[in-house]
Amino acid sequence: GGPASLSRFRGALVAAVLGDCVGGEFEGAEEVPMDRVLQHLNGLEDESRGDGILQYSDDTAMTRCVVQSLLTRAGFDEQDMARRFAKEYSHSPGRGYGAGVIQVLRKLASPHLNDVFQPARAQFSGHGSFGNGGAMRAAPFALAFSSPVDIRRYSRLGAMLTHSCSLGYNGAVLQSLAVHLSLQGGLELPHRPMFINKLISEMEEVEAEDAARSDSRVFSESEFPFCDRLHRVKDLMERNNSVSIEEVISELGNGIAALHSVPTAIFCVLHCLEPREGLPERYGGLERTMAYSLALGGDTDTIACMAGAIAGAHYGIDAIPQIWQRCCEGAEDADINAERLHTLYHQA
Ligand code: 8NA
Ligand code: MG
Ligand code: MG
Repeated sequence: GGPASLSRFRGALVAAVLGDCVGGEFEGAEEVPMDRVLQHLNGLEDESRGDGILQYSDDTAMTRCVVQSLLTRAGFDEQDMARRFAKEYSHSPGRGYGAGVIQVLRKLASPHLNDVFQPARAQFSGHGSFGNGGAMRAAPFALAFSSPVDIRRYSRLGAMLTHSCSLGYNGAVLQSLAVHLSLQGGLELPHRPMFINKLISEMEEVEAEDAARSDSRVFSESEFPFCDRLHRVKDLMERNNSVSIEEVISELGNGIAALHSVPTAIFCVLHCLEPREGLPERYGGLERTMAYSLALGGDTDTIACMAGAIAGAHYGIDAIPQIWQRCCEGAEDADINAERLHTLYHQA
């Protein structure tokens, strides 16, 4: 489909769920041989497999809250979104939330809370969380708002409900901008060379803010940490086929910090636009992106979820094997909600 087509909306939201569900198998594993990844993915195609349905984790649980809030309020409402996060957590606390964010979610449940951003600000001695929990749920902002200014503003505020450190919420800004560009056709061949440069120039503005400059100093990062990583993505891409998984991990990371996972997810998508050695020839780009994200190990569910959203917005729904969709809890809901977001997007 063309820019912002229904197929792209569906692809983005469904592939994000898939990444979360399929990636859960390897979350936290240090080394994941590609053989094991392919075995896991092949297993999904076995109709008689006994494992039942793959459950989604915090990534999808919180994304669903973001989607429901944006849809019901027809825009961003921090009170409503915070309430939904708290309610979801109290209803299903066992979805694999980060150790820190649990405290925020408990405080957000209090009926006496006036400032919904306050619990997040109190995290980690007042520094706030730099985890990727804001970024993992950022895709819907690109499906609800069409202007980059709105996407930047609301993905940032949406992340700040749990992640008040700029190294956390700017990961959400980067992720939503990447989904936005992909949705607009930014990964189609003629525009492809500009994709990463556009993200860099957006993030140069975002990271020039005072809060970002001071957080970088506190955590001994370079002045423009996300821009830095995006330049590394660019360097790795220019090396084409000669990049090893070990180098990707050491240059970009595969961890639970937004800085060590959002640029990584973007790299996975870009790297898998072409057929790659070690990946089955029958795989299309979306399947390659999934397999490659899992083979990096570390925070696999979240990296595959974020890469899935960006890749799904490029390839569209028809690129996602139906048999994969049937194995994942929440894939059908995501598909229905994608259509609702598509309607909202084109009404506004
Ligand atoms: P979070 O806000 O609790 O952050 C995750 C972790 O990052 C914290 O528990 C800390 O260890 C560390 N951290 C974050 N900010 C700071 C800081 N300012 N100073 C020191 N340490 C800090 O949770 P989140 O919502 O950001 O979640 C991030 C990831 O962790 C998600 O992928 C989620 O699934 C979760 N998780 C990961 C694993 C895994 O093995 N990779 C396992 C379970 C849960
Ligand atoms: Mg998770
Ligand atoms: Mg995770």
